[in-house]
Amino acid sequence: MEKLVFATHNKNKLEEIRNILKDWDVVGLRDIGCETDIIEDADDLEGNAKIKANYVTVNYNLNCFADDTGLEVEALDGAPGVYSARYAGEGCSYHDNVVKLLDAMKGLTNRKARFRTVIALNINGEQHLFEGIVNGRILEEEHGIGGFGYDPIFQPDGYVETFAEMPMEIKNKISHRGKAVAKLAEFLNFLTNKS
Ligand code: ITT
Repeated sequence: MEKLVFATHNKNKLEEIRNILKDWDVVGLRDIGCETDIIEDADDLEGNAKIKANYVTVNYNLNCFADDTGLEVEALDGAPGVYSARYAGEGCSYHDNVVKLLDAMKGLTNRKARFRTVIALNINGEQHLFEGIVNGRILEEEHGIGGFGYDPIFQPDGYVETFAEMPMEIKNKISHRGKAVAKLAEFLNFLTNKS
C-alpha cells in the first residue's frame, strides 16, 4: 500500500479518514515524527489547508494532504468559519466552543449553518484542491455523545439526529469531510489506475 501523510494531529480526523481511504496507508504527523504544531494563520480554509500540506512536502518530501474545516453560521455572517477551532479562545476545549456558539445564537430563529471542508493534496509535484459541504442547522442544546467538535449541536438537513448521535459510517457518508474525501479518493483512484 502506498503511503500518504495526512497532515493532522487530530486523532478523530485521522480515524475517520482511514475508514474512507482503505486502499492507502494513511499516516498522521506523529507517525512521521513531526510534533510541530503547524501555524494556521491564513484567512481562509483554502490557505490553511495549503499551509499544512506544504509544510510536510517541504520538510519531509512525502506525498501529503491536509484539510481545514469551518462551521459557517448564516445568522453570524459565516462565523466561526476559519476560527472554528479557537472560537472560545486559544487552548479552548470543544465544549467551550459549543457553549460559546449556543450563547451567541441565543434567541436567533435563523439556525442555518454549514460545515465546509477544503483538502489540499500535494502529490507528484502538483497541488489539487477538493471541497465538501454539508448544510444543516444548529440546535438549541447538545444531543449525543459521539463525534467531536460541534457535532452535538449540528443537525444535518434531512436527519432528525445530530452528527453526535449517528454512527461514524453514516456521518462519513454525508459529512463535509466525507464528501471532500470522496472527491480525493476518486482522484487518487484515477492516479492509481493511470500508472
Ligand atoms: P488539525 O488542524 O490538526 O487538522 P483541527 O482540530 O484544527 O485539526 P480543523 O482545523 O479541521 O481541525 O477544524 C477546525 C475545528 O472545526 C475543529 O477544532 C472542530 O471544532 C471543528 N470541526 C472540524 N471538523 C468537524 C466535524 O466533523 N464535526 C464537528 N466539528 C468539527
